[in-house]
Amino acid sequence: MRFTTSAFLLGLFASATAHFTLLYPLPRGDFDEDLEPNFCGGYTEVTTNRTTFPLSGGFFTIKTGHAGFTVGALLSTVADPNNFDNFSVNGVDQLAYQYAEEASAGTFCIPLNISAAGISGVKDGANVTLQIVFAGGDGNLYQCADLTLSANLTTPSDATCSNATVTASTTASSAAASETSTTTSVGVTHQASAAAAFLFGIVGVAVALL
Ligand SMILES: [Cu+2]
Repeated sequence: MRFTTSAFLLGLFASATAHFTLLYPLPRGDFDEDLEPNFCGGYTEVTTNRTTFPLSGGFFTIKTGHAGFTVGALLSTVADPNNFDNFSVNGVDQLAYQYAEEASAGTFCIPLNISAAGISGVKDGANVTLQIVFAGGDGNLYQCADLTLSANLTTPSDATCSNATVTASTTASSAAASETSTTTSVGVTHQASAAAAFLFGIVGVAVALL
């Protein structure tokens, strides 16, 4: 009985850490993995929980259990963006962050320089919506965050920017074994995060393996 319960909980844990979560800026609503394949992760309408976000020099942080994924960030300057067309102009996606690939699972802090993207309507005080697009092998997944851009804010004070890659694993016990048994696997992981730094331009890599 106890085994059954823990196996059930492990199953929940595995499904919850698959897909991806947007840790910063805060998404429109509570994470719902079943809705994540939908526009804005199922949260269609604009919210009032806007994050004041740097016009330049910001970042976004995602966490995923998918080793091997592509991520990008769309931006909408529409007041109430509630469909994909609101994130494009003349059929061309408005990308605030170009799609990039990462080989590892883990937590990634990815620089986001919104002012550099050349998107019309992006300025100090503008209300915009960020839509993170993520593909980790089980279809496109989405999370949205409603923002107010600020030229004065250079570093988000309410969020930390750190990265941690993890080796892919199906159970917690085998993950612990693989991470403590050899130093070479950590070295490989570190190289992987160096590759991520190249692709994402990640600010500061802190490999924190449990
Ligand atoms: Cu998934």
